[in-house]
Amino acid sequence: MATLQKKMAAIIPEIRVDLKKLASKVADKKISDVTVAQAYGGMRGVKGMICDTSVVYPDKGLVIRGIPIMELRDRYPEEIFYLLCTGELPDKSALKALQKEFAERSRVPNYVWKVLESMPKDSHPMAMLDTGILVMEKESEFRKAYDKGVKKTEYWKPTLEDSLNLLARLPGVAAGVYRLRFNKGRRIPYKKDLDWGANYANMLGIKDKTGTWHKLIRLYLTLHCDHEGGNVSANTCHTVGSALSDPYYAVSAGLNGLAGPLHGLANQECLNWILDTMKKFKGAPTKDQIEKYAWDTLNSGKVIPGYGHAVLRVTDPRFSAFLAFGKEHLADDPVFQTVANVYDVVPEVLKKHGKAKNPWPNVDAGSGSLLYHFGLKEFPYYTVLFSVSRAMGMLSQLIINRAIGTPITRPKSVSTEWVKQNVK
Ligand code: CMX
Repeated sequence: MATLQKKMAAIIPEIRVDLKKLASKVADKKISDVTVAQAYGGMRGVKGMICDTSVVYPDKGLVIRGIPIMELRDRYPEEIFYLLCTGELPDKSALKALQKEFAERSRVPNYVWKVLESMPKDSHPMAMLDTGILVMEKESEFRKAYDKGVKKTEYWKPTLEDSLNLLARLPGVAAGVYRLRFNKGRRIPYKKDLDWGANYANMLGIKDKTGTWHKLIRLYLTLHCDHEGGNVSANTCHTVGSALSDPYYAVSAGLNGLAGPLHGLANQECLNWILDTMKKFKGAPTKDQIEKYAWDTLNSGKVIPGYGHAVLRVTDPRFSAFLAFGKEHLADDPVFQTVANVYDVVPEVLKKHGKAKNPWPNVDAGSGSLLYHFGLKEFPYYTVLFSVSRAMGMLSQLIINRAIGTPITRPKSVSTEWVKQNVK
């Protein structure tokens, strides 16, 4: 057994005992009240589920297992997956073992390519990625084990197996989608001597003489890994998994949610918005020009992509990490400079506009400009990168949920008539 499996096997009994104790002490205590506005308003702020992998604090952003994301930004994404699952960073040998596991499991079955190659040429890359994942469902160890009658207490084991297989293959599928959809030529194979993130960077086929591109993709994968449990993709994955649909079904469902413009697709919209300003003003716009463009966007009834957040009330630390990367590696790039200038202008505009509860940038506001600089210019692809990373969060949550026996999700809905009759 490799180290992550061993570690999980060691900690799961303790987690179960701990939860049992907690439930016997506080099970009937209240953690939330729900107003009518919240029931109609996307359940914003309603505490109704548990997620132990990460927490998003309104005033400091993403904290993974107690560690702020800024402190993790130089870590390998594989380390983050281990941390999400176990609550601890791996030591050197555990990291090596996980990287070896990913390399050994990385081969993408041929039938995936046949299916993807037969999709319409103008399919969205997210539709292709999700199809690629779903078509591999037949490989699910969870489904096989369930069909054989595996005990409930063992559910987490085939879930972890599926997670390792899926994560190992995802960079290959995702890079294959890129090369196929955008006519980039032959697929590039996984290199056993490269780490998981660098493999993804390499398989995309972007030239990287200095190693900065590999660094950026590792950072990208680390920063997008998880964002607690209630966001559209995590919540969807959680709900689908709670029906004991296996991880291929659950992750593919979650990613279908990530493909929405108010969620993961925003990064594609953000760079569009930045480039539109540059087109309109024939080059990097001045701050006055950015202000005017921002007001034009708002006055035409549109949102400024990359700004605002359902939970955060400060600058997203993941945006700050990208900004710092840009300042270090591509400070003279006009697109990046525009992103930095937009950050100086847009929060004040949004404050004056007075609608958005959070006028600060989220992770999507800056990432696209960095990808663009290195030559990854196909915006519709950006959410696929986000997906490869976010799969780590979704899968770690699934493993833990199956380990602690989280039951099927089934909140109660009420009708408008019920509200009229019963809420006085
Ligand atoms: N520009 C203009 N208006 C905005 C805004 C923005 N960036 N952000 C919020 N608002 C508006 C909302 O549209 C809403 O208007 P209405 O009352 O007319 O419906 C009002 O401000 C209040 O919204 P909110 O409570 O502040 O924000 P929500 O929790 O409803 O929505 C989010 C959060 C991210 C969807 C929203 O801020 C938004 O649309 N931002 C732009 C898109 C974006 O960057 N999405 C990526 C989010 C990160 C991710 O999940 O991946």
